[in-house]
Amino acid sequence: MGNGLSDQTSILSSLPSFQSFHIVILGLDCAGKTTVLYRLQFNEFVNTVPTKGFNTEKIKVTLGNSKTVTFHFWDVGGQEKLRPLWKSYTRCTDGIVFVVDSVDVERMEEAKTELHKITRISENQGVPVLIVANKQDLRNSLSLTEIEKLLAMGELSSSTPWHLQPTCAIIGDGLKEGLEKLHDMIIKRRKMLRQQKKKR
Ligand SMILES: Nc1nc2c(ncn2[C@@H]2O[C@H](COP(=O)(O)OP(=O)(O)OP(=O)(O)O)[C@@H](O)[C@H]2O)c(=O)[nH]1
Ligand SMILES: [Mg+2]
Repeated sequence: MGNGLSDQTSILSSLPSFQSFHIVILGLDCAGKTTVLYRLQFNEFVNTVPTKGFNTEKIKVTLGNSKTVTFHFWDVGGQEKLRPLWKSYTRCTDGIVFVVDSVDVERMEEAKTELHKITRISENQGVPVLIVANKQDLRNSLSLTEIEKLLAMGELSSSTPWHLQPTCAIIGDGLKEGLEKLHDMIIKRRKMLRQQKKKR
């Protein structure tokens, strides 16, 4: 006889309709986090105000292979005074979406610092990160290569899987593609963790 509970859990997690992924959306204030959230929820542009606390929504997203996945998003305000709260939202998270404003050259260094800080927390070791290079519709937006360099993506821990996705959250361009990549990374990590458990 195997371990009944873990058998059950693995059966449940193999059924797509039961799967819900806990995703935290972080990034500096004005990066476009809430715009991303409501774009995904309503499939249209919603005018936002700066987030003072957080927004949370469970959203069903149809990915490329027409598989529907439920994401439970936590969109946390990015103002400096709110950033100490980020840590508590990433506890037990399946993935992190880190949104950057691709025209905010002056604060790219600050974004880099926050990104590296949040991924270095021990509980976030190995948690997949989708870096969203948002506002690509704007004329002065930095290229992916430039953003990758400025955020020092190469210096992220080798245990942190990441993907850099260009987006325009007001139109919705790139969001599904990004979530698809994040979903792939989460599934891959779960498989790996399951195999590691078996070996023990
Ligand atoms: N041009 C352009 N503007 C965008 C895009 N995404 C968001 N914005 C605008 O950027 C501003 C800030 O967006 P929010 O979604 O409120 O930013 P936030 O990251 O949630 O900010 P905080 O809640 O303060 O942390 C709003 O005026 C949005 O309309 C985009 O892709 N392109
Ligand atoms: Mg917001």
